[in-house]
Amino acid sequence: MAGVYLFKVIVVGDAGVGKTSLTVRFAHGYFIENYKMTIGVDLATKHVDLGIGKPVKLQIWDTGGQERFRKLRPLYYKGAAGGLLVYDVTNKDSFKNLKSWFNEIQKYCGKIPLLLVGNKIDLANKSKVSVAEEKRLAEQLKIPCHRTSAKTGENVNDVFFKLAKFIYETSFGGY
Ligand code: G3D
Ligand code: MG
Repeated sequence: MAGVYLFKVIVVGDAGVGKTSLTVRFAHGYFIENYKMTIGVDLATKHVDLGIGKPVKLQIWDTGGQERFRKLRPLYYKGAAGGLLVYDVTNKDSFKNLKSWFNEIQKYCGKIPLLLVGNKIDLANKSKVSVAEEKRLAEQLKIPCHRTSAKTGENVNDVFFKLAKFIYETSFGGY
């Protein structure tokens, strides 16, 4: 089979939870220590092999400032095939805000594959959100949950890979 599947992926959550760090870690393989927030859309792309005969190209939309600049959001959400709903395990507010991010995604995108991601697990000793709380919310929203560290790279490839698989299974009825 020729060609590739192209999936637009959005990474959503409060400012500072690590959306850019996760994107850069996955797409480029390193952790950026001093990232300056810019306003505008940065597109990172990466191919993943799901063993389905064609590569899947993930186009990851990282919009610096979308947290604060509501006007950018419709463009940001348009055509998204799936997304990561990210919070910072050391920041309780970022966890509490997940529901409103979830509602906003549903408003613009309808029901698309999402994963709930608790980032910064390298700081687990400072965690403000228990695994049980996280699971409860994930069950309520009916989405799977995972924990990552953009800093160490733990689980980062895995969540993007799982999301790609989830999108593929949802769109094309599985393998
Ligand atoms: P955002 O894109 O969601 O706004 P960033 O978040 O990726 O810009 O990250 C915000 C801050 O959190 C950055 O620190 C970044 O280095 C840090 N960070 C991101 N992911 C992790 C992680 O997994 N572990 C740890 N310990 N820190 C992380 P600064 O200091 O630049 O604000
Ligand atoms: Mg960012």
